[in-house]
Amino acid sequence: MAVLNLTPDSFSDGGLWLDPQRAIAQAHELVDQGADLIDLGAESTRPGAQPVPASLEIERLAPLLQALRDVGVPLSVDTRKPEVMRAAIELGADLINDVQGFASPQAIDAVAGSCVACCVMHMQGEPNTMQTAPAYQDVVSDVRNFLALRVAALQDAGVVAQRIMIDPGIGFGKTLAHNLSLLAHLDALRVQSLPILVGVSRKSMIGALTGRDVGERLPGSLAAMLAAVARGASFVRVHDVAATRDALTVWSAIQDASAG
Ligand code: HH2
Repeated sequence: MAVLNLTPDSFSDGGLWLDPQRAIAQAHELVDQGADLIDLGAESTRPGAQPVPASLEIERLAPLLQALRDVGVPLSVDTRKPEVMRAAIELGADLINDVQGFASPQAIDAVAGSCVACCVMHMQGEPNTMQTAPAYQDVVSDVRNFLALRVAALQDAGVVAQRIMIDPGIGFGKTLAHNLSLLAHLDALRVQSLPILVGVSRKSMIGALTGRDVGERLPGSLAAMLAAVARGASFVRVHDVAATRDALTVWSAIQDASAG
């Protein structure tokens, strides 16, 4: 899953793709590099980010959703707002990626009557305060319990399991120790047999471990990505598609050789 943020303030690609024509060209470039899915975001959820109105999110997303219908891969929309979900579905989005895990009944209503896929992510708190004092009794079981409840709520509303994936939400209301525990015990997070998506690309946990700035976190991001895949992640949300593709190709070849 390639990240394409149509925002001025995302933590790593903020401002790069605000112009729709540049963003459309970048989407094609990401597909050429081997992306299987593009995740369009129109509101930053980085720690400290300020919310933007739904109308602005829709204004940023609409030209991309319209222009990329034939890009050749499914389009995901990263949003927490039911109004934006409805508009995105109307405009042909294939997946809704909600960093709040469809926590509001309106969010569930927005997706239930459609056939879009749903990514249910865990976040503790709100982006503008979530890194102040994250706390859990047991981070792995707390996150799993949240995800299981949200999945059950979606299923109760008629969203079948085949449409759902789950995500522990690395960096969303979590300390470095929390993030490491979640990645180390990824398989224990599994709910039913739903696929797990992980996003670690360029995140602050990579900076905390390596001392690197955002632009220099690719090697660390690849290491974390492969560790997640080795522990059961089926989808990885990344900024650097070509490098991720190479890393996965080499890793998979070794896996296949060990299996055969
Ligand atoms: N991470 C970010 C945003 N959306 N969605 C899912 N499912 N999983 C993630 O880990 C995830 C996500 C944060 O990264 P980014 O989009 O690059 O930054 P920003 O929120 O500043 O736009």
